[in-house]
Amino acid sequence: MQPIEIYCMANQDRSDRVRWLLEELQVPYKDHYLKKRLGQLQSPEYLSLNPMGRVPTIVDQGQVLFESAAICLYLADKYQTPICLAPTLQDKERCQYLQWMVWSTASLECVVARMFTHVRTDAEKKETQLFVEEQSTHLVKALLSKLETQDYILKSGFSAADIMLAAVLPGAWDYIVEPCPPVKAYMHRLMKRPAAIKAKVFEMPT
Ligand SMILES: N[C@@H](CCC(=O)N[C@@H](CS)C(=O)NCC(=O)O)C(=O)O
Repeated sequence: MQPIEIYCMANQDRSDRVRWLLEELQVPYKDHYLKKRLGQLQSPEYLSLNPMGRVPTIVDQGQVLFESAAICLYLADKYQTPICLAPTLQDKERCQYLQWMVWSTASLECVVARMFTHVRTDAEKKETQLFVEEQSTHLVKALLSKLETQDYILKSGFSAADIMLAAVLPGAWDYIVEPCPPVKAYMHRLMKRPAAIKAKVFEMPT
């Protein structure tokens, strides 16, 4: 099988979830590391793949795709052996699956990103803190609605939605994971997966 080309900056940027998924699916891939400081994200060649000049981008047999959640949705639908990580269209859990895949970036990751936003003044710092705290209570409630009674976000078991969530949650460890034992247990369960370890998702960037 022709390897899937992954354009990234490091193993721990948003390409982490793509690599983890491909390890689970045992699909070969090849990483292309780009250096932002050398302008490689803004080169005409790279912008022709991803006009946003961001990573990750994949090329799969000529198909070019960016946005990590879209990439994972596509790959989990396309490659379904040796395990299936996406409920099919006919499956009743498909709608829940889509919901959590999109929620992981549109609702969770956008708050996590705010936690890392550079703030200049004390007033900005306070405003960000209040926003993050307030949003975190809603995010925790949503996660607990499932994780208090299930091991994975879908009742049927592990899926690509868990990969998306677990790749984003470390950024919210102090606000969402640590104070919430079922979410912490969930993270520890996922961090032990051999595919996640192989993909170095939870290692510190070097
Ligand atoms: N929503 C996008 C976000 C992509 C993104 O912002 N990637 C970061 C790295 S994790 C990036 O390319 N940053 C480079 C820059 O902002 O110049 C996704 O999930 O793929």
